[in-house]
Amino acid sequence: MNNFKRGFLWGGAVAAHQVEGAWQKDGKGISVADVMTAGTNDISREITKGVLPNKNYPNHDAIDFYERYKEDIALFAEMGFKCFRTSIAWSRIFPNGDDEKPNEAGLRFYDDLFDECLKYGIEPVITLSHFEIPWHLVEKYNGFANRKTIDFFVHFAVTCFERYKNKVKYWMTFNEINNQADFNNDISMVTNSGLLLDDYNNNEAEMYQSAHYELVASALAVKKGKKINSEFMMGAMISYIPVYPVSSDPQDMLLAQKFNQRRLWFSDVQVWGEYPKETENYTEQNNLISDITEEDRVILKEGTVDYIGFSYYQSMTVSAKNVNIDQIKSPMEMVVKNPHLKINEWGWSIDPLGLRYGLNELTDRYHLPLFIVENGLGAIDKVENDGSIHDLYRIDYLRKHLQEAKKAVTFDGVDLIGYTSWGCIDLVSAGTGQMSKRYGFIYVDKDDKGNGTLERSKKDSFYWYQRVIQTNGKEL
Ligand code: P53
Repeated sequence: MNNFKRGFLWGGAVAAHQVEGAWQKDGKGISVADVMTAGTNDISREITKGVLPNKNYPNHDAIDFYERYKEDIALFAEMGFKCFRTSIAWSRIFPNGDDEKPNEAGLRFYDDLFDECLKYGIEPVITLSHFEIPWHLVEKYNGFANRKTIDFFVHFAVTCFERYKNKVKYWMTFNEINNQADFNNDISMVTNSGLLLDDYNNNEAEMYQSAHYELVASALAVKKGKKINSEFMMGAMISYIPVYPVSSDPQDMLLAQKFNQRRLWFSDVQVWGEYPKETENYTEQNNLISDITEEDRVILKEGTVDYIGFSYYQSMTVSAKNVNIDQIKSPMEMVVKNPHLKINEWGWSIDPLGLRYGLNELTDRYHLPLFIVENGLGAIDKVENDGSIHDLYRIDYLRKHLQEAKKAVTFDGVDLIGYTSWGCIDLVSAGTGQMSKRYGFIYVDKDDKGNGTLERSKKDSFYWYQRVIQTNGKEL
């Protein structure tokens, strides 16, 4: 039986703002993550206009990875990680985003971090923009609603490529670039594009226009990166959510297809170098991308990606009942509960088979290598009196997903190059700002109010994953 290939990139994933803390250390500027308060599952995070007194901003200190990364990477190495996915906090390198010269102390931090990984043979897998756009770019330029932000991003990207060209091979430009497909969600709009919803009255058009500029920025970065080092592997990164019709009613089928088109056009552009027909038509009819030049189109063609990185947590199910397929207002209006699936404590459906389905769909659509760069279960963990943590539910979730990934490799011929589980060490949740929504193999002693020793300890899943890597996925 065919198995995960030799050299398979086993590892874990985090993002700078969710772990580093040290939000003002060594010249770092404020990013969007620094103006988001802590929420819960029911109370959404507040996006404040700048950093205000008396608010709880969980990303300011996070888990102090900035000071403790050596200890943490030693633990990753103990699990046998072959790779580690993190991001470069844009505002460590360019504190305001529009600075001409980079901040040397910020660049040095990532030099040291990557060296520490390489010391153990751990390959860094790097996202350039993971929900961390400098706040100054939001305030002064309206983020990616402004064409100028393309140049700021490309300047940042090229600075990183030049500096780390001998340390980093795997890159991704924007994290979950399609997360903003739900353009009424203020968190994804500010984290993806640096857009504040209250500044606009046509969210959909703002989203499409900003996403277009991001796609141009991404393509330019890919093109320039390849010139700096032709060995670079440049990836797209999308939030992959299979969309199922709630029934076999052709109305539901068509709607699921439409929903899928509205989520995948971002990576379509990154892979094909051009807009798919449906998006071209839809945006023209509704005047959603008013500024797109012939030069943009050439750039998109010249900067196509080498692989697809994606996150997978859940599937979604849609119903055409009460929906006019040709006049969808918000993509979320058609989402319904799937009667066949259980949900986690945050309402996310648990669907391991959806991962196999997705690996097939993305392979059919893009004919490119795939990299699962996020997958995991957010759950509340209980620390026993002796300090142990029996997170069997997490092992169960990851095992079932990896079993399906293995089937996709073995029976469907999918070209899968790696797997990094999300939040390999507990971190600040992006959606809710909570610490208690934990994903890690490694527990971090800190609660939602910010109290705790920050001490690290191994959960049961730590030993399970160690064995998975040791056997290259034979034992799951
Ligand atoms: P949290 C929404 C839907 C799917 C993935 O999410 C998402 C989000 C944003 O919340 O984000 C990715 O922390 C993202 C990570 C994030 C992770 O999923 O809300 O790339 O930064 O932490 C999990 O539980």
